[in-house]
Amino acid sequence: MLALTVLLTSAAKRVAAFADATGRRLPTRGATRLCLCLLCGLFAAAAHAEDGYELWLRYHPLPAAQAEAARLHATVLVAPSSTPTQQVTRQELQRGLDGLLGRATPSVDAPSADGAVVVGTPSSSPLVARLKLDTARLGKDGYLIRSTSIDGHAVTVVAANDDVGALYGSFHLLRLLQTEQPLEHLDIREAPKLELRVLDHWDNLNGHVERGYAGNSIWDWQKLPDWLDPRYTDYARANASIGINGAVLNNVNAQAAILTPLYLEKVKALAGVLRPYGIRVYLSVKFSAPIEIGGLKTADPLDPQVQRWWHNKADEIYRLIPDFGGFLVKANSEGQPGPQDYHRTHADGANMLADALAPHGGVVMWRAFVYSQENNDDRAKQAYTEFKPLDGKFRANVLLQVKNGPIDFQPREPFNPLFGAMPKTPLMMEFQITKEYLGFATHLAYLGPLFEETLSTDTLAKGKGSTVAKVIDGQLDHHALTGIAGVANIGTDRDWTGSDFNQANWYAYGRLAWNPTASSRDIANDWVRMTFSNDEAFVRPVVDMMMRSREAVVDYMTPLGLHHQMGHGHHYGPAPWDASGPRADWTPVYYHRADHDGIGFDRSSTGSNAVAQYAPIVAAQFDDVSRTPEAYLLWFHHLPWSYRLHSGQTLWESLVAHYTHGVDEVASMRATWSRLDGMIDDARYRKEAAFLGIQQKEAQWWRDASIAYFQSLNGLPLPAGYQPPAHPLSYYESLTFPYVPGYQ
Ligand code: BDP
Repeated sequence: MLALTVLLTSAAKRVAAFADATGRRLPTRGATRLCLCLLCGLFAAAAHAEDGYELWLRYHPLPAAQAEAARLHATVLVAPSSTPTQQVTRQELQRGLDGLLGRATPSVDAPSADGAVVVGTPSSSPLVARLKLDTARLGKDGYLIRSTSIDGHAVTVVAANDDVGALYGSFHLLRLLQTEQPLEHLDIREAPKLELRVLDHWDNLNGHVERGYAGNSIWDWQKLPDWLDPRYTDYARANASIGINGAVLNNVNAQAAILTPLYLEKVKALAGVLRPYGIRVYLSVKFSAPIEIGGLKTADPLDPQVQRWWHNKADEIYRLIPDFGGFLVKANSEGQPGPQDYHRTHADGANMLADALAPHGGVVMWRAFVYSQENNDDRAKQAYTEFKPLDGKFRANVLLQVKNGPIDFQPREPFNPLFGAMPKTPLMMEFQITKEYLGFATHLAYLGPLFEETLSTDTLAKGKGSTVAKVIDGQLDHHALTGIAGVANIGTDRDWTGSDFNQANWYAYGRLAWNPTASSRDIANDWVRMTFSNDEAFVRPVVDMMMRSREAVVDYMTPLGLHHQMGHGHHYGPAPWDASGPRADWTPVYYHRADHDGIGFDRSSTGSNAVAQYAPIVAAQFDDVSRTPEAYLLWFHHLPWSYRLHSGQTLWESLVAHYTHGVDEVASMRATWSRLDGMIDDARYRKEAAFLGIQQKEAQWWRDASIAYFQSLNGLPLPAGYQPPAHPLSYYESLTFPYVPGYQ
């Protein structure tokens, strides 16, 4: 404050002196006022500069004509505010309507003219009760938005069966406004297809985010529980706006300390912020916690002392957080402790925790991402081999959390064969939203199409139409308990996710968690409109660019079914030559198996026979090289470089063409973006322009390094018309990256 006063006084003196020198009279007091105004103006501009913080909830004023039309449908707000959820619902509507419509929307008790927005449940709102709408069938969290009338006045009603449903419906109504949809004759009915819609934070207690590319953890453990960063509330708002209702606060590579009283108090404080928004907290737990923080000699799940320890721990947690969601567990995977350390099964481990949580209504999300160094079998097969025999052996409150593909969040993988193979166990999808394998923060890679591709794949487990979506939403095998998890891309960066376009991946995940059969293009369309602009001349090219972006990454990194070619450990950039330790299945050479004669991992019946883990018709298709989709060719087959594809190109020609096409796509995205200059705010425009420049450089690097390496093996010339790599292979091999984010 003192500095500001000094600054202001000296600036005022200068202005007065300048006025004097130019022959005008301006007393110092007048000059102070002038400076103050200028300063305020500057602060206001800075406060409104678009830095991405507002995400898709910007609520900036609609264009005049749209605002005028929309005002007719939001003259007043009739919304209860007795419970915390009702209060935040009303606040959000107020904030949204005021911002979008450019004027304050009064809250009243009952409509007295046309145009009221009426929100509530039959028990929270007598008006909603009087309408006798069919809310019961909406179930938990569902809502309807309907144009109707009350006492002869036209109203828009947002009705639900519970408070959180009304909150979700309110966000939907705001979305209609934000995307400039007509507000007449509304008849919308929505209910989530999945019950648990969870974000997994891989956040460590020291603030580092494993595979995080957007700064540090947003959880400020040091200042919790006393300081509640307002960011927690904005996080909750963003999640509630897309229906996310769970947050696992800490890394799957868990620290036992999270279960100590010190940290549980902090968890309780966070739970208190998230609760009004319908979000439950969950914790990742370390299987050896009874030893590490409990003073026991063992963590054997069949040991009565261990069981008692977990029971007591669960009781302690629920005393603090009565709506605590449950535990997420990574066990016997990548060095984590687990039941197998005591020669027990994954089911023994999961069930012990499930029994501790069951009296309180909690669940265990047990991860199927399990593979072992000691096992020489194809890594892609190991999770299935481990878990398939355990089908039917888990308690009712255990969900098995399965990554979308059998390896590890690659730019493209076939679906995980566990989907459809464990009918007696609720399987939860695990997607990765953070782009560990798709270019970190800067590459524009919209993951909606990746998520959609997996969800819509037909497992054929119970005949045609047995899609992955139907496995996880419980339809196929009649499970009531259902869920989906996304590894969050959120950090302390002002834009939350390391780039404005990464926000779209958080957004798309939430929308697909709500409805796994939604279209990723429609979702992108909504997101662009809310985040940037409703101008068709902007929306169309940007949505097109987003829809092509993931395939571009596949092309310049790992085309035709290649996978895991990223630099060892940190996963930044190409390293197909890498054969270093500590274990074979962490190296690119393990996955591409290239030599002078050919390339690809033979997972057919003549190779590792991973194909046999799929339903017979799918297995037969993947087993037959001529019927394997080209996108998965080198995932399932080892082929000579001269192998002819359906296009007539050889495998080598096609690989080079794909790598090159990927780079060309990025160049074309960049050109598209440069044509949009001036259509959005400068700050976000310029940031993305720079990031696309980085992406183009890195795409070229991926292409050149990969081609240089594979050419060093096969000795083949480049097909006519293709540029040779910019550098010799030795150059690419010499690059090291000890300090990339998200790793150590
Ligand atoms: C791998 C990540 C690693 C995670 C692991 C997991 O590189 O950081 O711990 O997945 O999902 O992809 O457990």
